[in-house]
Amino acid sequence: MKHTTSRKFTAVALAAAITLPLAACGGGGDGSADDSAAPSSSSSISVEGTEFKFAPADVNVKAGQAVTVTFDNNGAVDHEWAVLTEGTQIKAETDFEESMVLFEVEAIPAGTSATQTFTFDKAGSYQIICALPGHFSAGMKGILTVS
Ligand SMILES: [Cu+2]
Repeated sequence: MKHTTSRKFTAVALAAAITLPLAACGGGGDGSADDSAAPSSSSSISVEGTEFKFAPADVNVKAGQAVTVTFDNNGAVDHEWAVLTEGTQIKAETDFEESMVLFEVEAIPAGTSATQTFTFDKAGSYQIICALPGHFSAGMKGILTVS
């Protein structure tokens, strides 16, 4: 069982479609100085992937705040960090469907690192999985809490 490239393209396009409208709503003068274009709130998290776990498995972020996610693959095989849509909790890999992915740092090779930024708008509990075959069942899972 291999990942197809179309799966990845779909997920990336989805993430972009969700992110772009948010980036476009920064205007609006309110009389104050206009030179603070950067969002006042942003954060970053760092997650390590190995066989077969995430460290940390559980992470917390603030709603409506840009989050920069750095995923370090310190394992010996490809891993990824995929966040499923709010309220979706798979119990087995066979439950997984591509449409469940809200955001992911897509499969990256062993020994490398990847960084992506995303904004979670809705508070709640989001399941994190590595969607590569066999990895979820081996223990690559966690919870992202948006508050
Ligand atoms: Cu994995």
